[in-house]
Amino acid sequence: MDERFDVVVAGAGVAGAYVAFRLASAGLKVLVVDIKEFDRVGDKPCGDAIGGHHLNLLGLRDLPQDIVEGYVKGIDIHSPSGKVRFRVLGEGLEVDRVGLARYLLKRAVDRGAEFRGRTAAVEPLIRGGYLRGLKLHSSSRTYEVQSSVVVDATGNARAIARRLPKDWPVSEEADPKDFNIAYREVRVLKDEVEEPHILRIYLNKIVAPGGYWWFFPYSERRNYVNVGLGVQGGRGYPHPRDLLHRYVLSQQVFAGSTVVEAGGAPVPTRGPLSSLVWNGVAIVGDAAYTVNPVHGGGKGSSMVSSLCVADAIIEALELGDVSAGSLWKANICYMGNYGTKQAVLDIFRRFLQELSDEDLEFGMSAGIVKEEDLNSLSLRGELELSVAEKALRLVSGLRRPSLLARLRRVLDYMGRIRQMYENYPKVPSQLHTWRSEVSEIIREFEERVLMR
Ligand code: FDA
Ligand code: GRG
Repeated sequence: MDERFDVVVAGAGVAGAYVAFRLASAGLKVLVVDIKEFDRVGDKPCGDAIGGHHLNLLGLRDLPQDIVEGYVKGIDIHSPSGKVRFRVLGEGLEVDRVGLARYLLKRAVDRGAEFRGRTAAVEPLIRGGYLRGLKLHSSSRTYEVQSSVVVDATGNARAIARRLPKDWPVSEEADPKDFNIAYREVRVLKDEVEEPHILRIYLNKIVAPGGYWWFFPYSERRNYVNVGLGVQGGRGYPHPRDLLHRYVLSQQVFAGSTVVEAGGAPVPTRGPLSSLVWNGVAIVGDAAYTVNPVHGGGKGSSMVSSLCVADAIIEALELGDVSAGSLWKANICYMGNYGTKQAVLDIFRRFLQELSDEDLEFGMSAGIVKEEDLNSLSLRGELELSVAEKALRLVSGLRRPSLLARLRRVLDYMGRIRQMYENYPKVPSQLHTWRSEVSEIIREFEERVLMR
């Protein structure tokens, strides 16, 4: 006989483990499956950085000491020439990514969720316009489970979402150019790292076209650093591993270092899915494109989507209605807490990726963008006012008026996108028109600012 659950969660990375924990805490009957076994969930290449503000919002302030690799007090951003350095102060952690997912999953299981490792979600079961369960595969056995709601938390695989009908907005595929392909190594250096509480990001289009390279120390593990590099996808750029080895690991600081871990994966650096939910289904984390488009961090925001989705599912099940309309609160919550910022930053990301190293150097050295702007940009995606004012003040007599004029237009489009997301549809029936309007603004932005 088929098994039945309130919710089946496919994927137990941070997004899946966290949503399972929230749902199980509310007393729901939850099944979580992952192709990995319990001890290896969360084992995906990562820079391991997470902002303290996310941990506060998610109720994860007091993570066990043994999953903290480092305490972060700020991030240095280096200009292409290396001559300008912005220090953006902010609290965060370097986490043991496997330890974090395992910790969240254990909390879910302690609250009654069932976990099945080495189990793949292979097919959605759709009946009457609703997702009603999943076909699972484990040890050469394929079987079905029924549920009121299915959550796809399978990261880039989007194992369920991409098999849903094309007219369900959750099935939307991303453009390869909207990904960064990122690769990192964890290395033990011969010498101690200076300022181990400061993460470092380096901008340079030759070294990391359409991305950046990073050097993230683990302050709690002497001499350990997470060093990696991301390049924009879909553009035929060299593999980030080759670039990292050629330009970064050849530097003196890495001489005699040893490799502890190595690996890479795509990072979806774009705006969020236009809807995280549809009839009987919700998508969270990378599968819902919840990553910050500018810096590529996605752990915190993936769990923000899980928080919003869990609350909406709990309420929908209480009402006995798992339609898109009933689950819609997940969208209102996510767009309000993070999605709007993401969509606004996605406009800025597209502009940044078009800039030359000379433009970036100029922007950072001439004070068009300053440290304090980056602080407000990172927290709310609101570069508009501060930069617009300064750009206007500086515009006459500067060496690059065309760059400033473009920046003003970028800020205008960021503002227009913000307005659209602040008026995100209240009900599913309004989504189609809203999406068309958003697409039209982006199309216009590409034509008028990116000159495509
Ligand atoms: P994630 O991919 O972690 O989990 C998906 C889970 O689904 C996996 O456990 C997988 O096994 C499982 N799965 C897949 N298919 C399945 C199927 N068919 N059936 C069952 N299970 C299935 N973020 C950040 O915040 N700070 C950082 O420093 C970095 N740095 C960074 C560096 C690099 C190199 C990369 C590639 C990425 C980052 N990120 C990051 C991004 C961050 O890693 C990412 O946003 C989160 O891990 C997303 O978590 P999810 O749980 O959504 O997906
Ligand atoms: C090269 C695009 C690319 C991807 C590499 C290394 C990496 C992936 C991501 C690291 C991202 C990073 C610097 C995270 C720092 C932690 C953090 C969340 C900083 C605070 O910045 P906010 O406030 O963060 O902008 P949120 O998550 O709220 O957007």
